[in-house]
Amino acid sequence: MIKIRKTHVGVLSGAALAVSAAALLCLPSCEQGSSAPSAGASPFARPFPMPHGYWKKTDEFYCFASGGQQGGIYVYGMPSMKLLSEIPIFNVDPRWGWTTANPEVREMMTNPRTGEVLISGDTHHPVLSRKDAKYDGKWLFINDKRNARIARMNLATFRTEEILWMENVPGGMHGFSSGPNTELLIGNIELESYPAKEIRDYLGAEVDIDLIKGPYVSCVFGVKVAPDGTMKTAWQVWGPWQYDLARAGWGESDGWFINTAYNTERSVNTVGMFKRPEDYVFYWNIASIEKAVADGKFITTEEAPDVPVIKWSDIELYAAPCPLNPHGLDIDPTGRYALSSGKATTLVRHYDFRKVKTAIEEQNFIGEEFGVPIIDKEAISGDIDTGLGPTHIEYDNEGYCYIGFFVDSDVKKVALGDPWDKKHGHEPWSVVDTIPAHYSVGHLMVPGGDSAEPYGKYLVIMNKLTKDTFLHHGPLICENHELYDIETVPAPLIDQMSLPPESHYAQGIPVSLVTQHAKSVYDLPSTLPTPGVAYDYDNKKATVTMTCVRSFFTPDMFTVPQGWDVDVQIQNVEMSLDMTHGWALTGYDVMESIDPGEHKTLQFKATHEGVFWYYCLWFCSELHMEMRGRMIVIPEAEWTPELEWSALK
Ligand code: CUK
Ligand code: CUA
Ligand code: CA
Repeated sequence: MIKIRKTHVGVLSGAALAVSAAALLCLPSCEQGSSAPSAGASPFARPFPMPHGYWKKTDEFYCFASGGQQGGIYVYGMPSMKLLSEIPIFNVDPRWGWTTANPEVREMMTNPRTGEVLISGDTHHPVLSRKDAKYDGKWLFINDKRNARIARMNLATFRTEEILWMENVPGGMHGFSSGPNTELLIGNIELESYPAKEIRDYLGAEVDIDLIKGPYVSCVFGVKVAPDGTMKTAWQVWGPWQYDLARAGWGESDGWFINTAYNTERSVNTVGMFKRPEDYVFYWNIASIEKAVADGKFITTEEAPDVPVIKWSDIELYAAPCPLNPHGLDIDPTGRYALSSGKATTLVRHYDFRKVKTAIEEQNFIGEEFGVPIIDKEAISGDIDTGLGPTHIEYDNEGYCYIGFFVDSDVKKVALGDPWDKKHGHEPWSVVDTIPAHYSVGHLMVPGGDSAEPYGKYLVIMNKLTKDTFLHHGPLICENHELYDIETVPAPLIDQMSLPPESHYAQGIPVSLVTQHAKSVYDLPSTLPTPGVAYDYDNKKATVTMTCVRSFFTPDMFTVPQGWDVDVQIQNVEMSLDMTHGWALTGYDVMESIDPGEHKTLQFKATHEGVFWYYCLWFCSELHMEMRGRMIVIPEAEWTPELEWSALK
């Protein structure tokens, strides 16, 4: 690849775009010689006709983007920016076989505190599992901001396996991060709460909680992840503040986690949250939390008898000033620098963890609040003043960070300090490129950008506003994920991708790290179930054991007395790639999807009488329409055992 290195800051020049674009034409498939397909006149045109498997061969990364109010994950390939899948998590979605008729899904969606089934959520920060602070491609975790939940997806199947409901808090979970080895996940609560009396009493009068007027309190928590992925809350540290974003350290900052608070004012309204010119970044020593647990310095609550609740004043915690209402908080690949943005300012503050450690050792504090020492900012940090509304930060493998500006609608590429200056050769913390975005930048993503080993090459800018970029589609407008080539300066725009609302953060991982674990079909059970219907007169329940294969449901008819519970246990016996069947029941709110080899249970009540067809949802064969069967619901008064399926079949 031809590299263009220009140090000037500015918008794309036409000539630079043409040259770097020409370089980009050398996609892998065109490198194979003269028989390669030719591209059109546009610098980023695709070959035509498309060779078979073109996208599969040319995509280098998977991108997992949070869906926000979509409640799950969007999956696309990079650099094609082709949408591949959605992973349903908190929102019901029959397209992906994710409905509350399935008892496994319903259980994950059931609030253990209230027994209520919640069918919506708000996903923000996807976290890939990692080993030695590098992605391992096993699992993907994400938080639900609304309900303080963490979900774990298995990347072998791209399906959710577990949802953990955080104890003792109603919701408002925001910052979420993995330690370098995904044995410990760290999260924190953004929206302060009025916790159970045990916790209020434990924190004491010092934090001054009031149900109506506030202030309230909040917590950070650790979640242990077992080798099989199972999650369990390890501890919570409650204290006077709320916290926005969080990062568990690695490398030089291993053993610590860092988070931001924008409402150190402890206000309950917007204006009040804006009173101080500086809020805090907090440094938490994880070993001190584990020691507090070991020393028995905690309480538990009736709701969560096995979750240690620790007081902020019983652990090692430090505050460092951060410009007005910080948002973005991200750690560089060495783990040494943490950058945070004063979102209501022009300032991004870079904290040097080496200096933070020294300042703590030397007790270089300028005061304290709620007993928490405040580190002298002059000793540990410096400011980058380069644009309005700095929001999020991401890193590459060459010693640069990328800072997104919501108000300026651009991204600044900034050279990091020692030791990266020896690699990039620029003045530390100087701007080396300004990348225009469309419009109002939220998160940014460089593949591997939140790990010790960024893969670099591409930058995805996730814009919060799209305005006039795509065709009109009503007042609610799609998102715009913009793909840039960051191997050249200025960074050319490669593609723009429309995506339904609303991504926050994303993770990019090399294709091979995911495909090494990939499952194309589920494993069939060693003995296949025998189709049939069992009637349980004591519990008024009919259990239908069903198989499906192109183009039959077996049985293709069953009877049930009205008012009974129905359990349809359905086994897709296909072992062919892409042979998913559906099970849609007319007249009832039951609609499911069963992948090849998959076994699903569907539960509902046969509430109304008559003949109800069930049919396959996916166009699976030329006899797809014929792939259907009947559920016949008979009023209980008219029911006799002669009407059982086995007598009629
Ligand atoms: S947040 Cu949405 S753009 Cu939840 Cu990471 Cu900043
Ligand atoms: Cu099975 Cu259509
Ligand atoms: Ca504030």
